[in-house]
Amino acid sequence: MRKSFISKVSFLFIATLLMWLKTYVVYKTSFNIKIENFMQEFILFINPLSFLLFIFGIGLFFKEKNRNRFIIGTSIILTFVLLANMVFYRFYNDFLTIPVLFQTNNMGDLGSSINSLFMPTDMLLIVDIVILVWLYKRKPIHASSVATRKERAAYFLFAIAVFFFNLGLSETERPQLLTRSFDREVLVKNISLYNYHIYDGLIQSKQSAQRALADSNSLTEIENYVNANRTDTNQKLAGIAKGRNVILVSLESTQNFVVNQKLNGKEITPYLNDLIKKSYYFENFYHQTGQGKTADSEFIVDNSLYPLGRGAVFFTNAGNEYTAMPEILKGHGYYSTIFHANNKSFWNRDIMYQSLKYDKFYDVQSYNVTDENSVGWGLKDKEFFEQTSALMKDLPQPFYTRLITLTNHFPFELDEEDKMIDEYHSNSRTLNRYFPTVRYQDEALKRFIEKLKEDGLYENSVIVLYGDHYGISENHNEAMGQFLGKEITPFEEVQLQKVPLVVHIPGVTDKQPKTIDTVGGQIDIRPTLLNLLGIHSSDQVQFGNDLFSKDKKEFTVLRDGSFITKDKVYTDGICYDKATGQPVKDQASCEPYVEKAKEELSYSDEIIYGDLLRFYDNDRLKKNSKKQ
Ligand code: GP9
Ligand code: MN
Repeated sequence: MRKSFISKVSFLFIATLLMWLKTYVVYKTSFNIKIENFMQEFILFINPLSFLLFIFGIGLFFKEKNRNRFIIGTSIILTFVLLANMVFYRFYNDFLTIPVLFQTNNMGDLGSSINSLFMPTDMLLIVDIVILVWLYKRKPIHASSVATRKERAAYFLFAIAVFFFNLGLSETERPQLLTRSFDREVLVKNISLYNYHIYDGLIQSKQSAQRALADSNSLTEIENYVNANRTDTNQKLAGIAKGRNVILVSLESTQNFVVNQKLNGKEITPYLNDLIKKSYYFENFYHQTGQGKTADSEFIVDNSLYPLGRGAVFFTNAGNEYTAMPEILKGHGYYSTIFHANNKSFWNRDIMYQSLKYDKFYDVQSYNVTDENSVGWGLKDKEFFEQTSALMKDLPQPFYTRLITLTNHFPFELDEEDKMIDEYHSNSRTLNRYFPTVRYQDEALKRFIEKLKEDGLYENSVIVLYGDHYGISENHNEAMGQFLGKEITPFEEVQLQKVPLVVHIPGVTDKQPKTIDTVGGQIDIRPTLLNLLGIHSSDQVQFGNDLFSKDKKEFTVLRDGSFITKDKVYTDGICYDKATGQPVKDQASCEPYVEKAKEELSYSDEIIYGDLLRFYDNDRLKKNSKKQ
């Protein structure tokens, strides 16, 4: 007698149901996953289902006896995955990643304490397996009960439907989930712990393949290109900030159009406008970030390499070897830290900062964050700066540090009491709300610099402020056009990618401030800063140049291939005249730069995908530069 499909899959369904519930219970009891609303809880609840249907569904290709054995085996393996993550989480407050599994120092930490990390309640994880084994032993076997092709097709279609239903809900809750946000917690929360591991595995294997194919010859070619494009640094400014602490402040979503600009007669950034009068201020300075947003800007600043065209290099290539700022500065006695009051795993920062050789990362756990002192994405900037300066006081000096602000982040939420300027009136709620949060950030900054003075850190530091990336996307062009009083053409869109860069050197720039119109980008921060600190970087593989260099080539490439020169802007295949904002007659005049922009971006990509800096050899490079 043929068995009905339901009875064929009853064991499979029981296993799926038990593992589904078990996973959810583990989510709720072993991990600390933040849930903000009912929808997020619902997604968390359903997210293991699609994967479990798939994996157990493979059993449908076997006859009943083997099928049930397969299902029990799979349950055991998945239970191990759960347990491994639970134990790892108890120690690291994070989910396992493949590179972490092979990072011996991480595991070394864990090794000694692994026994103490197991809890008696972990034994409960085997309850469902015991039930399955008992059912398996009890049930009579029907030899002919293999699933038909049609039944299998229907089953997998159902699993696919569940998967897309889950993904659809997650996309609405968290747009660009897979391309933009690489917080492990967000991934687990939305696509399940299991699918997260698959995703992680795919990224890892792609990366390993690219790395395996690369050799040191590839680096030599790139070195030649970089050396040919290097300009001499400004000798007058070389070493002007020698031995000073470096305080970089990443200004969240801060575009240059707010600087020296008013809304309803009130300055939007009064403090910054003031500080500019005592600093070097670059008014034609662009961000060069891609999908990795803040993390991309950090990557550019520390390495003077471009971020990737897709994905976030902080996530995809955190295991690479780099010669980043902390490492270069360590050779000159510097201690390096990051201050950022967010989850350490956001943008995979905890792992990447190890590769960049930071000495310490002060993440959210170093801060006192409460409902009262938070808004939007977390700790308010004023509180952040306040608490950071308390921590900064005790750092070994000289130090290199980056502070990453957060309040001026989409959706630009702000408490009434913190609003110092009115919202704008336009059809874009986003742009309207942007101004009060920028104004708030400016106020927070003011207090921070005062604090540095009180703490005696100011005089002996160089303070660099820069916008990390745009805050207002092209979706708000109409409202932006209304504010700026001009139509936002593709040319203007590129100009809106300008972010402020302010270099403040107490005792130097207050005496001789300067507004500089040289075209530059985030990639130039590192060589510029190193020259001010009196550190040679001509032996480094870096794409930027000293912004103060007498013969700095005015050519800045954005991550999408657009570029800006002294008199032209190129974007979307059209070459514009900067003076008029109109396409130039002689379109071919941009051609040589188009090729160069492509070449530059692809060389940088090659370094990252091939992990080429592992072939970087200080001595060989020194010999090379002497020969030239
Ligand atoms: C989060 C902060 C903001 O930690 O860096 O990230 P963003 O969305 O701007 O990249
Ligand atoms: Mn940002």
